[in-house]
Amino acid sequence: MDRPKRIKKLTLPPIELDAKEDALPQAISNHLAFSVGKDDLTATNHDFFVSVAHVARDRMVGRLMETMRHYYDEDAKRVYYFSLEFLMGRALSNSLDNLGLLEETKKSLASMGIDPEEVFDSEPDAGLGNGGLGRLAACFLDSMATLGIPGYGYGIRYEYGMFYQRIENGRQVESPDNWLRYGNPWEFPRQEVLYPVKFHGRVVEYADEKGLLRYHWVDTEDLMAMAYDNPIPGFGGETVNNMRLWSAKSSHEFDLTYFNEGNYIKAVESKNESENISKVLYPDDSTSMGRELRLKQQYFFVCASLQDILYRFSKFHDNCDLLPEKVAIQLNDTHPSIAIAELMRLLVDVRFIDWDRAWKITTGVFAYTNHTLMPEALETWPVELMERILPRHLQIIYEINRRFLKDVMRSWPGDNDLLRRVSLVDENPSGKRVRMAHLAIVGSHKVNGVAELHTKLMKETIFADFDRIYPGKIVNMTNGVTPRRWIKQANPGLAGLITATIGPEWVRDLSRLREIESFAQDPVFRKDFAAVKRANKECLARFLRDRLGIESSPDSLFDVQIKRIHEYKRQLLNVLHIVTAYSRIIRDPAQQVVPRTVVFSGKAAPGYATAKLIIKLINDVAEIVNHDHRVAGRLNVAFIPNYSVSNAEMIIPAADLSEQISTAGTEASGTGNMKLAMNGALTIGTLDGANIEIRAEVGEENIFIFGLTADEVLDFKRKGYVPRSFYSANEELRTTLDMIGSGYFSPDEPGRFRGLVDGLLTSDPFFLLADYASYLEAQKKVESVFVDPDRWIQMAILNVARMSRFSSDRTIGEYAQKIWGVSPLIPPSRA
Ligand code: 26V
Repeated sequence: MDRPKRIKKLTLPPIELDAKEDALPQAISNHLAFSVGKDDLTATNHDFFVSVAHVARDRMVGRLMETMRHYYDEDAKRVYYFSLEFLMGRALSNSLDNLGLLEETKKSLASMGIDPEEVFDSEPDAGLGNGGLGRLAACFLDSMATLGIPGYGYGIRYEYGMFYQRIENGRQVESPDNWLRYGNPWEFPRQEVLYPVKFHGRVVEYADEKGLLRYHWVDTEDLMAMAYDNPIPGFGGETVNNMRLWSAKSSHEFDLTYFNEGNYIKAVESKNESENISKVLYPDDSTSMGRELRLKQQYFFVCASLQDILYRFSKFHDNCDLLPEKVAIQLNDTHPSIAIAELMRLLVDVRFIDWDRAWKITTGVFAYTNHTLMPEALETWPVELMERILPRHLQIIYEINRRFLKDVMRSWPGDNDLLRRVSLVDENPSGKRVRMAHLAIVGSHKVNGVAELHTKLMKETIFADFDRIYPGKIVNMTNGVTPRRWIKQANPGLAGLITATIGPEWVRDLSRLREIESFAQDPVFRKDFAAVKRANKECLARFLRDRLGIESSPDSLFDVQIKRIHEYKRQLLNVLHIVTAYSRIIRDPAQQVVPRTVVFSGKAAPGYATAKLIIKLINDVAEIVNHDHRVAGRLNVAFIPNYSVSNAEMIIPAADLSEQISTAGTEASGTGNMKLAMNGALTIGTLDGANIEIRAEVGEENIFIFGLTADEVLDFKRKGYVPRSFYSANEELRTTLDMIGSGYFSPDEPGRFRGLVDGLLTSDPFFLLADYASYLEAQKKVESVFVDPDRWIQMAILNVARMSRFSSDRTIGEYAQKIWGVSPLIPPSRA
């Protein structure tokens, strides 16, 4: 795109725009008039949201430009976080708070007669992610900006994010999440930042002028990637980084061949087809189904991002050997790992760099994070599919593999089984497939797991061969979450109390939280802490009553399990406990029980039948339990529909008990476990993922651990596991399973859950029956502590005080130092 010939250096918008007292209300009304085109007579809450968002954005652009200019002037090494998912949630309150304008803005809106909460609530929740992996990416962006690390997010601007979940008749019903329907005031469309992306076609070989064999990728079908920039303000607003999301645009307004044939409609159709690539987020995080459109999405954003990165690099450098000194690319799971082949293609085919040099550059640039050990979620692509869509990349992957296997052969001569195991190509009888994790490991200089146990298991199981081949390449980076969103914004009551007690520094430096430990005995602090939790619980109870018609007492134990519905996460084990508790009350209605409100929230992948049946079971159990007068006031079950970042922000501060009950060895890390504990919920959990590290921090006397260890699970798998033996040996378990299996909770269809129960009795791959007794024991312990509020509060306070390790600032600091080789860079005017 053309730029004006002589640019007079423009002065950036001043940073402190709001010195005058009436400046903010004036700015809001100005945007209401000039950006939205409304006056206060006709403006909706959403109109006010758009106006305030513009006010916030105005105050970010100067800092964004200053940040970018500073990185540029310093020729800083940049970090690029490549992710198919960014689960950002709402941005308004977060942006205002990071800019230090939240309270002023609330006051301004109130002075205009507008309820700020209604304005914040009318922002659509940006749900461009499935769950943990996508939300981690969002927390990382916040931490990079807060620490002043030159970090960019790169991903896809899906038109439809994670589906919207309704519960009808107890079952999940999905509908599209048209989050851009009313526009997006945060983004800057960059019509001129446009890159071509090629698919299909064929590869032709030719000899260059020196007679060297070269490759051309020709006869391709092309489309364009257009950039949308989203400012990411750090806390304090010194640094504003950028998240660049790509949208697919047809490369020709209409396909000319059809157009010339006079087929106007067909021409428009083909434009639509290419724009489908960025249409929708894949909502399945449980199985890699090898869909063509998904591979196209992956290559689409990787291809555009690498062109953009090389363009930025080339403004300063013409020697690509310097790339690893200036560019670090983090691959968020294998989803963007085709980038390794693409960078090789750009270096070898386009820049004519020889293979060995190109390979050194490539492995110097990339690092890969693994987020799951579940074999069915590990991505592989049929060779046939890759050949059709990315023929040159397949060749390059074959060449990477040939050289890699040759090296392995040299070090382990004769070990053909090793070669077969580590090959980038799985020679499956049902068809060859490319193993993306193997490509990601071979093409990266560092590979990391997301919690200590997960990393250890990676090294001992799925990637044991690679740990031998590349000692030291696999490292641990325990996950974290941003305290800005997950304490300060989600739980203003707690945040206010902490600040009043130890000052405001904890928001940037979570290690300071330790200082509240000395207040764990302080009666005033304890009273205030309890009052905050109480108020949050009242708020959730009101929601349950008004939205779901469920009466729950804020005095009851708020027992919360919120996460994707997955067999390995064992929502079903939680249900077994509920049904047991229920039948105990029925059996002996006079007994004393600790009143409980069990809250579930989470989505099932649309094609995951068992997960959907578990949702139905939860709702069927809730229906019976909540209406049985014998248990009234003692046990309630609620399934909150449409789990999302915003719902999490409401539920987490109100939780007493955090259910982290996955089968040991299956949950890579968990991050909800961290959010709940730092908001004063006590964890009931297995020795899985980051639970182990949470226990180490909070102390084993302040967490309820139960169940098999990962080693014991492995032992069972080796020696044989007979779930039915647990059924036979435990009368309560028998009663519970029989009730569910025989239709007690599904009188309209008694056999509805028979299959679910039979699955437990015959195979139970996630060891629910083996852990049942110990889970119940732990729940009993929970109740014995809950009836002693002093003790409970003490434990809750210690949980909050000792969670500082789980700030994503700490995580990002470790990545920066140990993987990326970058350090903070704060703009001079605000250093
Ligand atoms: C997998 C797939 C499979 C192919 C189709 C689309 C798709 C989308 C997402 C995924 C990711 C599954 C892995 C994941 O989300 N892992 C979670 O990562 C969290 C952050 O590291 C971690 O806390 C959770 O324990 C882990 O389950």
